Amino acid sequence: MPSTTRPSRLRLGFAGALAALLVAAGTAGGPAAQAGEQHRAKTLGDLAQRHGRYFGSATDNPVLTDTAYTKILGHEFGMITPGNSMKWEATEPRQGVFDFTKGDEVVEFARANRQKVRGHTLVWHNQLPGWLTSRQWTADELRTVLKNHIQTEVRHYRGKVYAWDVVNEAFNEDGTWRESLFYKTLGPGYIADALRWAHEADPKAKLYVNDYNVEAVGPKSDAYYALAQQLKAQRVPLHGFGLQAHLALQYGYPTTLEDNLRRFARLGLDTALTEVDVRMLLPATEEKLAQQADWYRDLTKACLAVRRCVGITVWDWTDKYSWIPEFFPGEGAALPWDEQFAPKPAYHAIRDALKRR
Ligand code: 9MR
Repeated sequence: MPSTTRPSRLRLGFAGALAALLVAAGTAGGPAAQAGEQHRAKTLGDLAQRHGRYFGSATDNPVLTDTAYTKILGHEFGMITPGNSMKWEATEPRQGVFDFTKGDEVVEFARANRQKVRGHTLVWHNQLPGWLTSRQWTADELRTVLKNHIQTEVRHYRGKVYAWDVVNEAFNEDGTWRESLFYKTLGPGYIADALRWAHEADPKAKLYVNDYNVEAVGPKSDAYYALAQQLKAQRVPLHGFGLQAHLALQYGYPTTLEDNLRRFARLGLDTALTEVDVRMLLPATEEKLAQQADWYRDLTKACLAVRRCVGITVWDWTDKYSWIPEFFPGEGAALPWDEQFAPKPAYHAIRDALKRR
């Protein structure tokens, strides 16, 4: 059994039943009832699990030394995504030389805390190693390199990774193909190839395509819908569509999210919200935090409303370690916990949504 500090679900269940008995016996309000109250304060992961969903967080290796941080990371979530350590520049820094040290560290953390792992990401135009981007490749050469990268990494994590973001961010905002190294050299067929190669390497892993700004129905999500239809028709092993959901208060809520999730479900695909955060222009005011809470509540409800929306992952859980301030100067406060690790209104809103039904 993996060692863990997390109370077992069985114990929680028993405590809950005990608390209910005590209430029924008219002893509510006493110390025993208060203890029951505490036990009922389940984690987001526990609450999501009651719906057959997961609630997860991304994390990054440097922050795993922060013990106050890892305590919450290990306790609150049922799924972990490595924010950087499974990307190409991290895993194959020199051609044919693989380094899984950091990815393994995250997988080991998850195992010790009985959490699952989403693998992120195999084919992406960003965070590629220099040896790959600094020269020209023929299609045959690049195909060999890509296949070897995908299969070596997926094989390494076989049985340890629940789902892979196989291809990340393949389309432009208007639904045209992103002119990445892979697209330019191999054409759109690289997506089907990548999925087939990943499937060969781990037939049990769920394979996703994943992108941002695809939460609403629109040109970009339409491109994924058409792609998914095509891949399904060709029996390519695609199992899920990941909607990153990097939202920003100033751009409005994607009100068609639920419809969008539903149309992918009808194609026979799982969906997941894979990198959720809701940023705002700083300073954060009470009003903005309340609006942010509404958005977190709404997106959680949207996922719960669609059977094949399997889970939600926040792109780290605390504002202390969010990627936003560095990439969008003047913006931030995007996550459900603040920089001091205090739960924000958004955290309570997610709980509310998960407690319903
Ligand atoms: O969280 C990641 C951050 O630490 C990196 O510096 C950044 C570099 O591109 O990538 C971030 O994660 C991205 C993810 O891999 C794909 N979707 C967008 C995420 C935020 O940029």
